[in-house]
Amino acid sequence: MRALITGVTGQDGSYLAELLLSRGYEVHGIIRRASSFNTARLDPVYEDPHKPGTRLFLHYGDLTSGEQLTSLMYNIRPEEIYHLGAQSHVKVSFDIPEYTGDTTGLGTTRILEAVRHSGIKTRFYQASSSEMFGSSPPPQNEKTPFRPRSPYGAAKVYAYWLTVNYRQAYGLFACNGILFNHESPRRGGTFVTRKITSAIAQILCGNQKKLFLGNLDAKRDWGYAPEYVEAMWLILQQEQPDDYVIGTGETHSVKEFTAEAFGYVGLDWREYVEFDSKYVRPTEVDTLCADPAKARKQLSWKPKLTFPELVRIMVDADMEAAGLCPVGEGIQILQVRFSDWHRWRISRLDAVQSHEGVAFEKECA
Ligand code: NAP
Ligand code: G4F
Repeated sequence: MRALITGVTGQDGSYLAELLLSRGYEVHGIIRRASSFNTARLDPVYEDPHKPGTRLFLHYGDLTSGEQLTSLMYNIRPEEIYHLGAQSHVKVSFDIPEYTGDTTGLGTTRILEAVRHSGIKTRFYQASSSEMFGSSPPPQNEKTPFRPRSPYGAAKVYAYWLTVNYRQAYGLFACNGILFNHESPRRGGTFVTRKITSAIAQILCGNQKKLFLGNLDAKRDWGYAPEYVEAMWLILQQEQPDDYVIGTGETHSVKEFTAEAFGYVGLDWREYVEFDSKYVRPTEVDTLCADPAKARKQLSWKPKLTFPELVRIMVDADMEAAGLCPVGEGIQILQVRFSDWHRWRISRLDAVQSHEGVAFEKECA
């Protein structure tokens, strides 16, 4: 099988590449040109393209331009496309709404048009988001109305309906995975969970005294990212294209995450956390909580890891990356309970940071 991943350098894209490679796929990823290395999360699966049998290939492209996408589709001829690329930060989308619409909304149109014009037969996955539900009360499922509360959420709603439209209009096997928040040691450092766990490691090292946060009362349905890329794959293996909500069905506040993470290393969060209005959004999504019944029934997908386990995995990883000796419960959880394709060795962020993507950049230029 041959797959194309947009957003392959991101949290989900890098885990998905690992999953697909472990299942024998040939994996192609689209990366954008940057002045510094942006392929660090892919280093654990790097293969020298000069070696026979290499199955991971990267191509330059940008979602803000349809320029090369059709010829990329035509030449690669992927049997599955996972469209994960986006400006994915909700708060940032208030600062750059036009760019967010271009990348996160129109980017999907450009990929879908490239599929149509290249004439290839493929399956398409759109990375839709629980942020689309906005102010619709929980629990949220496939029938819940979209009431987005951010430029990001609105752009994702547009991309959602484009995906549905191409399914109906052109018979494309196009699916939406409506994923609730999912986190990991590879989560970007400005999302709240990773901001908290990396701050804890820095506080323990003595490099940081305070952690500034915004709204502590917002509630999210947080899961573990590697389990969510398994759901993406399952969605494209069904007989019929369809849309699915993916989440744990449990919700916790930012305050609860903070207390759990600090408590795990024996610290009282109230001594370190301070409020900064800079991190408050003009409009907030108060509570997200999935009703994942359809995914459980039709995909047989059910997350294995719990909220306290997720917190432990992330804190352990940030402690290890900072050169500290981790508490160890998170490492144990992954070693004992997770699938073969994903172990502690490849979830560690320091492995990622130390190589800084050098290998890939050399090969791609
Ligand atoms: P992420 O870590 O922010 O990764 C985003 C990816 O998109 C990166 O590879 C980034 O490239 C790429 N990208 C951004 N702008 C681009 C452009 N103009 N052209 C080409 N590529 C571009 O996001 P994630 O957490 O892995 O999420 C993956 C997808 O799922 C996103 O679409 C996100 O909106 C959606 N989603 C995420 C969650 C979640 O909780 N994580 C939940 C629901 C939906 P660089 O590395 O060069 O920046
Ligand atoms: O971690 P966050 O920035 O994630 P958010 O906004 O829920 O978006 C993430 O999940 C979506 C799925 O629902 C994805 F589609 C999206 O791409 C992204 O992955 O913020 C979570 C909550 C918010 O309510 C925010 O107001 O944490 C609150 N928060 C409080 N203090 C903070 C902070 N968020 C950030 N980023 N930084 C803070 O200091």
